[in-house]
Amino acid sequence: MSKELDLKKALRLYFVMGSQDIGLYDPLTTLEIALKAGVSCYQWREKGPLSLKEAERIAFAQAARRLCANYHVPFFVDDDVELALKLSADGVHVGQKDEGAQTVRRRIGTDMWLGVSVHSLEEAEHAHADGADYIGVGPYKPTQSKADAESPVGDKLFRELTKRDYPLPTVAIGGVTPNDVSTILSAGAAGVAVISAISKSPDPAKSVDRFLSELNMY
Ligand code: TZP
Ligand code: MG
Repeated sequence: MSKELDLKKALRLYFVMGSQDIGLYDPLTTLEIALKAGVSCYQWREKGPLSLKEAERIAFAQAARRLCANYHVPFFVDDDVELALKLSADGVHVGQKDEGAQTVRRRIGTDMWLGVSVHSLEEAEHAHADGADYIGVGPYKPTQSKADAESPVGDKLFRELTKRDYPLPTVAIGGVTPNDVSTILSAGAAGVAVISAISKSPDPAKSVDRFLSELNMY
């Protein structure tokens, strides 16, 4: 299978979580439940005042990386190119305020995937020109999981990107629940990226199931 087809498949149910996104279980337990239940991709995103630091941070990343390898699920690192390279991550994800996508692409080469967060058409075009493999578009709806989130973009930007034949796969992020999946996919997205609807669910496996049944209708 081509690298592009692999990526599109991986982006369908993209689970994002750091140790700070705590629900009922400890985060590595939640990650394993989510992997077992069938998330197609994972991004380790250690952010904010409650995030782990130094040795604990590295240990968490290594454990998460190992779990993903065990379940053959692509492992992405948010905003830490050096650690992504050290862990042989499958990809790196950067936001608009992080290291520039063009620089990151140079550092990681072409064997690793690069995702970029965007919330406008202009940023989407820049991300493509800078060598991104996919874009995360959001926030889709209001979110509690990102302190500096921009205003919600809804599905309008997806429809605009589809109309313009935007060449990269897109995922919606921010406040996404299973009920949003059909609107998001109809607007042209390849998948949905989720923090709290899985990590803070009282039953993360059931939550993954609900996402997968919605996704499987497409
Ligand atoms: N980028 C845009 S919104 C967001 C990120 C990382 C947070 C998404 O978290 P949730 O809990 O799925 O709304
Ligand atoms: Mg960032």
